[in-house]
Amino acid sequence: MDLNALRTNHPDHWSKATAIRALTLDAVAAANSGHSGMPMGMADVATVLFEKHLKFDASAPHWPDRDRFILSAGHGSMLLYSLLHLTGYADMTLEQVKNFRQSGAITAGHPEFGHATGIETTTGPLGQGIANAVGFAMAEEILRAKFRRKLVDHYTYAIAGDGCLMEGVSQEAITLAGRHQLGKLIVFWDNNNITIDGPVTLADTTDQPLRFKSAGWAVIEIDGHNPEEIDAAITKAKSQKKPTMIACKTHIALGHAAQDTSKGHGALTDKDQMAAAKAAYGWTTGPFEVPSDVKSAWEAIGAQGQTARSEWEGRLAEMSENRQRQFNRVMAGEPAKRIGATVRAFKKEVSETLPKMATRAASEKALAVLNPVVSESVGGSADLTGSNNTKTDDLGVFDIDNRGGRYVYWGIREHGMAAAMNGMALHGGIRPYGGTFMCFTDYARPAMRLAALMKIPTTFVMTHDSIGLGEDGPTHQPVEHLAISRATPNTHVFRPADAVETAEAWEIAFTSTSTPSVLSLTRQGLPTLRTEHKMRNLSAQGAYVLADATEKRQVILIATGSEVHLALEARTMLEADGIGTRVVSMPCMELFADQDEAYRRKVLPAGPVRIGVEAAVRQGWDQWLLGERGKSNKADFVGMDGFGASAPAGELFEQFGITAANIVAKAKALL
Ligand SMILES: Cc1ncc(C[n+]2csc(CCOP(=O)(O)OP(=O)(O)O)c2C)c(N)n1
Repeated sequence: MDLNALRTNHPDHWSKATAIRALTLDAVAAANSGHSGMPMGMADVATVLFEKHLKFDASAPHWPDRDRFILSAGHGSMLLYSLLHLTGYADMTLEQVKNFRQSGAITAGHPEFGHATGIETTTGPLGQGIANAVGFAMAEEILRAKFRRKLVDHYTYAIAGDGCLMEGVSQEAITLAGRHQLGKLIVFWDNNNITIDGPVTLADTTDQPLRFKSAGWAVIEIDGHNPEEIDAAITKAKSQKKPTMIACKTHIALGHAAQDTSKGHGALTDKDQMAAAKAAYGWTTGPFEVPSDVKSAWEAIGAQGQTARSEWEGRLAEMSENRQRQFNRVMAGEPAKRIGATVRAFKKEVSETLPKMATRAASEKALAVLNPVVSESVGGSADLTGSNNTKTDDLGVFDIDNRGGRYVYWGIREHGMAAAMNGMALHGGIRPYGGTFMCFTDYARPAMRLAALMKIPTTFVMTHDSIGLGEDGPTHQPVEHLAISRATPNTHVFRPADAVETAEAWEIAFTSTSTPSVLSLTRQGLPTLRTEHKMRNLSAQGAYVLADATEKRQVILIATGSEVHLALEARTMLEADGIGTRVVSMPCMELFADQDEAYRRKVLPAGPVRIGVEAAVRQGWDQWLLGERGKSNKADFVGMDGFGASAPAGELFEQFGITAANIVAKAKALL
């Protein structure tokens, strides 16, 4: 690579791009860890993007109509931090850059949403960012259809590396974007042929341009160090009706001794080699020092969007007050006002009519009344619409000729769906929910985890939640998935027992601002257990006394979902034998754990025998059986201790001993 030619042909560009490279080298060296090579290789692309194309205003990082920039190759975090610092984001001070990867700094190892402004999503797990980007672009389409071009008209740009493109989720994302002709999505591929173990060709020889073209993308191939080619490619990409992949041939760790090698991927900290690279760049200032003219040039770029932003604010102000309120509310993620009243009316009707139905069907009924009220909801399913019961009549289907459609046929792409839903939530203005079978939380899990980490209220509708699904057998019968979901911090896992609890779960999910929800719903019909209407959302306390002991309280049965009615049957049997028995319904363990000690003690007092009942593994239950004043010689569990089997559901509950009779026997054995 002839650095001199690059320098002399485009001196202004060169100094700006070099500022990124130099800050990256210095920050990684100071931290003695991180990834130098990717930012050094993609500095030219990023510089041209920010200077010539990206619509943003560093002084208003949350401006809703900004273009979104997503660093899918999150290990190259110093690329993003350098850009944010150089363009003048107030929180990204030089101190923060100097404290890269240190405790308390907003410059975490990988970009973390919520730490610094300008970080649109948390990336690092490769492939997530590009899949998020598809959701961002879909959100833009939906909101443009709803609020019109005057308010919503922006692009989504993402930088993806070889690693992102090798991850399976990228295939789900790419084919989805192609199918929907997301013309305002532009992905730069950092085509440097290097990963950690060596050249990409060690493990992959995919023709990436052909791959993207076959998925319906436009592809432009350029030299990723030539600013004119980069500029022309972005200009062309912006006019495409299809999403565009710009294949940028780059050199990892450009200008360093480790250039074009896998060594260049990681932390380049050798002092002499750093000095040599900086000398080759013609960069003469000390560590973390950006010449003032270069910094000013970058700050001017950071301010370029101010006019567009204030014009946009003018357009918003011209809208009717109602329109402005609606736009501002959904963009701020504020829950719709009428959710509570709608859920209460729904619960009242259920408690009066006492339907027997599966909680997945109850969920559909709740959505049918909630979706018209929650105008920002966007539903969908990974090819299980009829099974997940996620579609309601009013939504319309999102498509090329119906961008305002609020239902997405995600196809068989659980992971891509979950990641794109996260992108929608992060974009703002949309409250996404999507369904698949509970056992396929495994397929969606990396994105579910990131929703929790990012504190965004994505809702995962997971039906067919136990052996109760019956004949499809153990491949489809989740046993460990509740435990896995519950093990994830900042996640509400709901397993409602009837239609009332299902509606209560939806109320919590649709009003959540910083916690994702998992709704674990049955395939099989269940009786209505909440026969007395209560205005209050009892599920919001996580667990509550559904039926108390009439005799002296000797047993507490704690159950969730489809096993709560078994616990009630067992209670009837025990009480008939003079054994006072309380039934606690526990639709959400996390919310119960959040309650104060006094309430928890009221629900789970010391003394009685405790039996947990759930058609799943015991893991996670001992907190309520042994903890919370429980005792090991007075606690047992009725559930699964292995995989299920293929048979009618009723037979399976007998076969695995999840029956009222077994609950009674276990309780009596401990008395
Ligand atoms: C899902 C996931 N698997 C593995 C890693 C660890 N990892 C970080 S970067 C990287 C190599 C990525 O190669 P590439 O995208 O080409 O980046 P470059 O070498 O160009 O910086 C790997 C395996 C990760 N961050 N995420």
